[in-house]
Amino acid sequence: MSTRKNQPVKKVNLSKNIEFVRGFSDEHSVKTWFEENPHAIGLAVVGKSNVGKSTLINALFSHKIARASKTPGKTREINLFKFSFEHYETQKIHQLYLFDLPGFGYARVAKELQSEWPTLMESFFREAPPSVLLLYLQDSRLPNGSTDQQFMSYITPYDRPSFLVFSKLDKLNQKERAQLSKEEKNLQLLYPWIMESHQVSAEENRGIDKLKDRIAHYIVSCLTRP
Ligand SMILES: Nc1nc2c(ncn2[C@@H]2O[C@H](COP(=O)(O)OP(=O)(O)OP(=O)(O)O)[C@@H](O)[C@H]2O)c(=O)[nH]1
Ligand SMILES: [Mg+2]
Repeated sequence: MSTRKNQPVKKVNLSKNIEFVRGFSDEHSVKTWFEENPHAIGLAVVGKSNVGKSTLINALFSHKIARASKTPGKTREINLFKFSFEHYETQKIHQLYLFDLPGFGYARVAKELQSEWPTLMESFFREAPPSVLLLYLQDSRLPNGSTDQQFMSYITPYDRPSFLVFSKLDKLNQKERAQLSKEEKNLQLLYPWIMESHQVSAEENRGIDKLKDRIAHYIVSCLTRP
């Protein structure tokens, strides 16, 4: 096992530039894109509506690219971004991808959109190669809530390399943080697809550099795979 917890955090820049490519609203376009880009490398962000996905993306890329909003359920398509990533050893520039996935579990989203969520997501999780790392966000205040339990049962068979990220850490007091750390350990034991877990606050810029460092590490391992 790695001793990453004791290693100093490098300041990693995930991207020098990132731009929106397109949205996907149906399963066929997702399938076609992955057929055309079978070796895509990058990351995908998923979690309950309003958990802070767009805010985290903006913090990771130091850029206002993903719309953060106070109205839950805003991101209803899969939004695809591309970004250039400089390998920190070879200095080679690679084009990578970021997928902002629609939030789940928001009751007031129009019915037809809710019914599209499973097919859209299923095609994504089926088609995306393991070199697309999943960042799965849970709200620090409600770890392992019932909607998240459902999602974890749903995602388990896909066995996707994932980081579990607890968002909005700034909302917790010390006692709640200790409780969260316990829950975090339990979840890591229960779900083998959780490679790492992180506690972050985009609001206070806590845990963000470490998360960036670990994402870059995963990306580099994909780039150097034969
Ligand atoms: N206190 C605090 N608030 C946050 C943090 N991250 C996000 N928020 C707030 O949470 C709300 C939702 O954030 P978004 O980033 O839009 O959430 P989302 O998961 O993208 O939402 P959908 O796209 O609707 O699924 C916004 O009001 C953010 O300002 C954080 O680290 N701390
Ligand atoms: Mg969003």
